[in-house]
Amino acid sequence: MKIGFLDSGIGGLTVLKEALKILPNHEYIYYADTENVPYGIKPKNEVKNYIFNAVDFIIKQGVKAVLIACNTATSIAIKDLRQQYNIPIIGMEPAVKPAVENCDGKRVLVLATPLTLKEEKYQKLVSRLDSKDIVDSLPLPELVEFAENFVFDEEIITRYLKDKFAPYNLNAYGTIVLGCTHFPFYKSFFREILPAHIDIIDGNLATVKHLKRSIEERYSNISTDSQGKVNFYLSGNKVCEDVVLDKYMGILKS
Ligand code: DGN
Repeated sequence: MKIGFLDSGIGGLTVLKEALKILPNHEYIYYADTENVPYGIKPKNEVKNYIFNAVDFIIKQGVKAVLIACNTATSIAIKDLRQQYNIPIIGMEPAVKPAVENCDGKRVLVLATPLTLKEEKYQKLVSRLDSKDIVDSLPLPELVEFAENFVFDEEIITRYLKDKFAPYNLNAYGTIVLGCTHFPFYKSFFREILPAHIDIIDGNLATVKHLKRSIEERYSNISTDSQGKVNFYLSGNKVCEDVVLDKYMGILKS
């Protein structure tokens, strides 16, 4: 079965990596909207347009489900996408629920793009779950740019993160939520500078499990003969998967 993935750029690869483990026998169309990245700091209507164009393209490739592997795109377009298309459309959302449930009396810090944090979807999620008023949020838009430009220099990233966390008393926090699919690329950097007691979580695996349940519920006959082939598109142009994919998947493995 063909499954589509969309992100503004390469962030969704951190989700695709989980899909290739749990749903290895499918064919993937990965669409990185690199002409329009980053989504997270642009006006909502402009971004919505990009998303619809991209999803249209993906669906024309014959996919049976689409995973919007981008928290920003999900928060502004998922409802409309589900109304428009009659196949499972799965979205991301910052993993606030598990963070709040396992917080052990400590605070939770959600890291995402400015657009995700500003959107009604996120605001509603937090007001529904955060009855003890323990959730804070911090936008890290530059981290998306770093990932897109393949900046993994320890000194640059560590300095950036330390500056961002400087105003926070990190001992008060028990969980950091990576609420943008670009951020897991930097998990080892976060681990290095954050106190050891802080859990660093993301919603990638849970979202892929949701994708699996959705296709199982929707289709009685699922063909599983594709062995994880990934067709990689940069804003509609097919590129050799090795060029981008291997480079970034290598970072996730290390
Ligand atoms: N990877 C996207 C997300 O999860 O929100 C954000 C990328 C962007 O366009 N800023």
